[in-house]
Amino acid sequence: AKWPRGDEKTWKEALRGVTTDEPTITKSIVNHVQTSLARQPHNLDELGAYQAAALSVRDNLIVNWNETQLHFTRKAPKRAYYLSLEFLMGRTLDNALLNLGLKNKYSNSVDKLGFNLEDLLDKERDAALGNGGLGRLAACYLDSSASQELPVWGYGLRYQYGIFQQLISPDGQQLEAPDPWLQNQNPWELPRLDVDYEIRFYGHSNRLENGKAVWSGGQEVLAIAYDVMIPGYETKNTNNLRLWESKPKRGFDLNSFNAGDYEAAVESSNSAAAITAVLYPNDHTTCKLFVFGKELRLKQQYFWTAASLADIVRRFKNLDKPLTEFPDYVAIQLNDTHPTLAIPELMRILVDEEDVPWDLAWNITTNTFFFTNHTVLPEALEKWPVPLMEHLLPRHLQIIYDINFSFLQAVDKKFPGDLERLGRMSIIEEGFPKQVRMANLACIGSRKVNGVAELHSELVRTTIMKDFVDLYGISKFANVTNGITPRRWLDQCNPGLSQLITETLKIPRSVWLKDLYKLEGLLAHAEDPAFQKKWAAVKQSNKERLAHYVETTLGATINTKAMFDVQVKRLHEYKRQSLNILGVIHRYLTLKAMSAEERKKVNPKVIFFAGKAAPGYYIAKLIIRLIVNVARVINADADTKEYLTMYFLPDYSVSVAEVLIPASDISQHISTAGTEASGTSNMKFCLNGGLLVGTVDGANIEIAEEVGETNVFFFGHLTPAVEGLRYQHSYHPVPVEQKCPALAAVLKEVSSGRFGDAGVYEPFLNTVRQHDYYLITDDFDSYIRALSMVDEAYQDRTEWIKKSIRTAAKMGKFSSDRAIQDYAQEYWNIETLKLEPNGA
Ligand code: F58
Repeated sequence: AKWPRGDEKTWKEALRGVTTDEPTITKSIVNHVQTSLARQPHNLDELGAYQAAALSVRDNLIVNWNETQLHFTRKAPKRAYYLSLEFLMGRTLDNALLNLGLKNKYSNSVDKLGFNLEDLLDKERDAALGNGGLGRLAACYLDSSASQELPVWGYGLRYQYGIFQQLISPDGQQLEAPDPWLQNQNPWELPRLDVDYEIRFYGHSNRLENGKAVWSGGQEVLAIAYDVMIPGYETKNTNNLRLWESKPKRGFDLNSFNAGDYEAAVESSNSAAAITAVLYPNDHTTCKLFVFGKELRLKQQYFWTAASLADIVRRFKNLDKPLTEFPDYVAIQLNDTHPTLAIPELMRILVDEEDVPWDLAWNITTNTFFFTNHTVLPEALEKWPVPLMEHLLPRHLQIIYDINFSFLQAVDKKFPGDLERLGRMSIIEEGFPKQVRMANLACIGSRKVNGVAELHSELVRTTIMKDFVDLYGISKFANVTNGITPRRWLDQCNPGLSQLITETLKIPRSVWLKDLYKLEGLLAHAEDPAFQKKWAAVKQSNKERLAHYVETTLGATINTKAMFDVQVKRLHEYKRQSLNILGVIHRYLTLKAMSAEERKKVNPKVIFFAGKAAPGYYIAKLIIRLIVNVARVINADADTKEYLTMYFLPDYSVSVAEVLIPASDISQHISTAGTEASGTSNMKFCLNGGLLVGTVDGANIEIAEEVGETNVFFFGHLTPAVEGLRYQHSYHPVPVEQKCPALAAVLKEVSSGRFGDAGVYEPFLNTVRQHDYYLITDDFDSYIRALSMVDEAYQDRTEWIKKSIRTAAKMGKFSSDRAIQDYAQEYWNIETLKLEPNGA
């Protein structure tokens, strides 16, 4: 093609590539200090130096990002879009440097400028636009998509405030503070003020003929795009995460302003900005109380899906293909039900705006979407009141009713007269008010539905989606077991182990990091004492790194020779931090009852907890309070503190996880069987050579299949028993004193006020004593036995190290590269599109 304007040679000589030599890197950093930051070298602090280094790395990412996007546009492959309301990215600089292969060079440059790269990395704030596993999974999937050169974009929201900052008051209460993560400018995003869409809310919808309608009136706001560059590992390919920000369509209402009504003038502008102001901090059951019925949350969901779809449709239309070919060029993955409005929105665009006949539009739609479910907890399934939907999205409610009408006809045809079935499968749940069942809509509008681990996918098929399996057949309901990116969760967070693996396998690091099954090569060295020693030394230094972190954050000194036992995840009753803390108290009481001589035989242990509770989740907050107060008592007990100490690390985040996970000897994944869809931190701990104590739940099961049951400490009742046990609790309750005396003794100590505040814990204790929905009383004894087996196993340190090596060696399956390959091939039908180093 002809060069568009000017002299081609002049342009090409002036265009820069990626900076890869040290002097140019140094120059670029200094240049950013001088110009972008307008700072003097003499008063440059670490934050400034971090910003300058980040801006310099960003320049490189932009060059690659631009070339990748141009390449994709030219080649016009089928693309996949990952719609997720949450992306829990964590920090970027270290990851970007490792993916670009420039960490050493930047480290040297920064050194020469008088700074230390590791200190600068610590200045970066986490991008914490997510609650937990679901959001972090989305981030891992972006890394894997880019690393495997797949044409995948993420779409999300650019919240002004991420997940709240957690503070712990002196008496152990969780306090929440805002997370103004954008306060210092964010070098990792590119505002695209030219990419904007008008998004409508409220108003009215007038039906025309042929199922069409005109939606007008109401409020219009603007969606503005911010692009976040997603570098692939060891490739030039750099993908895009597009986050939308809401803005008023007009700055303020001039009429009101002129009439002197300043408040009315800015009100509509404020309400537009409010849409992307803050991430909802709720997870699972708490949704019911704090999310559902909340108009702003529904507004977020529509704002984001409408902007994303407008963008996707525009990009498709640039290809000049008929809309019937839309599913040949576009696959959209719905990360849980949050983006389900994308289904009626695509119908609206096709039918109302593009004049596509209804049936054809439905065909296009159902060949475009794929739906991932992340929970079977019935209380967590998203539903929206019909009156709210009607008010906010009148046209979408009509479309949903129309979809439901044809759908129920099809059900009735297959199962004539089965009214109960119709009632269960209907998108609309009867009641006061009627509700829109988002999971039903997502399933009906998608080509495939998947769960996130084998057991979970089976539960999806046999419980919440059973009727749909009867209707559509089993092949629509599949499984993709979750994965994690080994770049962040081994190479970046555990450089010592990464180094040891590379030198042991005698293959380049980049080879095993892209094909994690290669870790199996470590098995051949598991018996080698020299290797075992090095393996143990890496763990030891990671424990010291964590101890240093605890020292600086909590001022506590930790015995790094002790076993490190870790449970870190969102606080939730189903995850059973309660079981853990009650177990700790049991251990403490047992130690207290021993003689000093007996105690000497006990294996010293340090227990770590971390995790946030949803701000309105009362019981979860009480559990935090109990953990903190028990820690205070046992850490101060001179009889036992040599053998048992415990810490609650405040404000758990991706960056805190990167310090905690590599340091763990054992970690706990102890949800009531059948409640944790998959879990992903279980994979991270094992990949870093930590062993696992857990229930037969989620991905724990597949981890045990890989590493062998002898290397996992399993306990507790199995999924099929759960329902029966709950039935017993309701209809034939047995007092805890009778059922589980060891636990009764623990509960009694808590009630007595031994850990302060007699009385405050009663509401929590009663959940255990009375309904015990999460089966603490059923699993306590076998949990304590499992922990004894852990202690016993730890006594033989050589055997333990072998288990640790074997565990890490068998983590190949849990690379998110494998999971993304599965989605790419079995769902999206997209192919690798590599940008060659020369830009071809
Ligand atoms: C998690 N879900 C699952 N939801 O609990 C976990 O087992 C799984 O490994 C992970 O997804 C990835 O598949 C989860 O994190 C949320 O945080 C939602 C946020 C929005 C409200 C509803 C819960």
